[in-house]
Amino acid sequence: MDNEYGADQIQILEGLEAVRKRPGMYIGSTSSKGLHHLVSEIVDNAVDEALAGFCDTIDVTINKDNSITVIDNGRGIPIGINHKSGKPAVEVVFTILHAGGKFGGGGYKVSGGLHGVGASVVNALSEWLEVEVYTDGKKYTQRYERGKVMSPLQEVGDTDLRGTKVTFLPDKEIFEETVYDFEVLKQRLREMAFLTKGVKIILRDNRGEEVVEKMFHYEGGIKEYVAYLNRHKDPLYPEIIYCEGQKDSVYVEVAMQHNSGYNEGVYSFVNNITTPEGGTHLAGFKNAITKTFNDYAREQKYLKDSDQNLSGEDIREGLTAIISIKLPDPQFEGQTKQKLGNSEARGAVDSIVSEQLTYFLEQNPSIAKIICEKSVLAQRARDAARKARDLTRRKTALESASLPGKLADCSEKDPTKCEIYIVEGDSAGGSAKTARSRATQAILPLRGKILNVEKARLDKILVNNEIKAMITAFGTGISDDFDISKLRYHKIIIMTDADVDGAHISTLLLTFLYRFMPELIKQGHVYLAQPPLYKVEKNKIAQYAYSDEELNQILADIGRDQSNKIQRYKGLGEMDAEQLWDTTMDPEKRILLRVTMDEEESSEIDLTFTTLMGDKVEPRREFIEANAKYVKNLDI
Ligand code: 28G
Repeated sequence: MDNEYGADQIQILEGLEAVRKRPGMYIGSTSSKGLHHLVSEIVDNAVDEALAGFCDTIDVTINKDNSITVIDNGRGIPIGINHKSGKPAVEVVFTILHAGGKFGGGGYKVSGGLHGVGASVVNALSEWLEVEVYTDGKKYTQRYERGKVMSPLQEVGDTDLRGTKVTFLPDKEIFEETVYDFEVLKQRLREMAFLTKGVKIILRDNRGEEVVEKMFHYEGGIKEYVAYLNRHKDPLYPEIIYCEGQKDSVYVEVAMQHNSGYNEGVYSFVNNITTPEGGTHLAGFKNAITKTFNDYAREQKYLKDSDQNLSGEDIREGLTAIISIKLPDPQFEGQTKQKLGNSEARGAVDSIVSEQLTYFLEQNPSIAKIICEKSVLAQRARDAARKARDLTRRKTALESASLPGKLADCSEKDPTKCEIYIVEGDSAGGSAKTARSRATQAILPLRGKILNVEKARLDKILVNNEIKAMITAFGTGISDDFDISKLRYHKIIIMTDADVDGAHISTLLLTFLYRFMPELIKQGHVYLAQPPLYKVEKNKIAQYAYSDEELNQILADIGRDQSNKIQRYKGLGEMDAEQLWDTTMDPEKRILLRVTMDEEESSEIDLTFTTLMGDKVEPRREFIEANAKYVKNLDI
């Protein structure tokens, strides 16, 4: 074998060929999500350099051709020859799989699970990639195509800069989608900036007529993250409680603040990667705050000797918190490999939070009082709710399946074949009952606006008639009692008027489902029906339009003339049963929007509901104006 194509080279090609053959194994998917993940991989490396203390600015540009350029002002990827391979280190970084961990002993390798597999994966999945290194007054460059080296590393001139620049074009042979979404990158880079205090991250979009630019720079790091998450809520005290420390080579940072609401917003990260399923670090945090607040509340007599302990949920009512830890060798467990398993993380978070929170409460008795009093109220409400729930449980046990009176159930018993329409208003409910296919379609009419669960505690929520009707009809129970195997209908279809009120009711219903039965949404059981906006009639033949564009298309097709009758539907009630069936309920013809959620973006979804359903009027108006599309296409 000749020198040009030695054993080394073959191994490299096999490595990167494996990435191209099974990209999903390395970046999760080849959908839009995987496409955006490429940017995270490259930016992660720049963030590592910032964490090492050598870089303070990261610049990300979306170029006109949807290639991405990332520039950092770190030390520059080393250009010296790597002894093992005889190649420049930078070439090794881009061509050898798993050469991502650039920190030897002592530092942190910021990678884990699917993430952080590194520059070589991005290179393998790019039509082309160019790297420039600025170091010691010189500029070096190398180009790759689909992971293959196109030319040796070249010195190409002088420079005063220091750092690394990477430009890559995602491969159209690999990705289903190759157009970058500014909003998605903005979200991810903002999160990275919060998690890496002090680093400045700039995002620029060069594709439009005007350049759009966003900068993220948070000296306060996760403290500012908590303030940001609570920005449309009503904080109970101005301070953000903050704990920081290191134990057993686990570096721990925690920031938290309560708001006047009832929901818990606790988000955890390991090496800058979100852990939606939590794990040992989250368990350590929960244990620490439960123990510390109970000890304090007893000592200060917020709890009498005869009182029960506050539960963790009571203390976390209205709590917004970020737990961010860094450790050398993260182990991820569970089905989706998103749950931290390292046991040393539990102890580290527990002891650091317990110690520093105890001190904080002693130093800030007025804040401690506010939190203890809120927790005691939460405890009482929870007791009342438990009694209300026990009552409904006993009822169902006695009367077996006592379904709500307003429900027109279907005859089929196999849940996979059954659907339930949740319909706004009794009159539309009546038409739907006439129209439906009795075997598989059940109808539950709801009267008027349902309770806003963002503004009520559990005890109030559980006595609400519309909510009780939904809970019994679905069969699953809620929150901790939730059991998806008891679900009575595999399609839950929300059907409301195609106007602002209808959109509001849909949002109220989705808020309820998101807070109390999120699994239904995660597993894809929740849908929105799409009633038409117009009926066009010509020579007794009716056509329906679901948008203004569609209406114009139909009118263009049939020709505009006097004999056309155009009817604008304001509500479901204006359709008779037959029309409702034809346009909205017939499984052969109807359009259903499936409601989805991305767990990695749960802090943003929480914001959506807080903003739409919370108390503050101004942010809601701004949000609706900025997200007019949301009402049309509730693709959350
Ligand atoms: C612009 C886009 C993404 C990076 C660095 C800096 C160093 C480095 C990167 O080293 C190779 C292997 C183990 C040490 C480290 C420079 C030490 C000294 C670096 C980036 C060398 C990786 N001088 N900046 N990698 N290690 N920025 N930005 O990728 O032994 S990657």
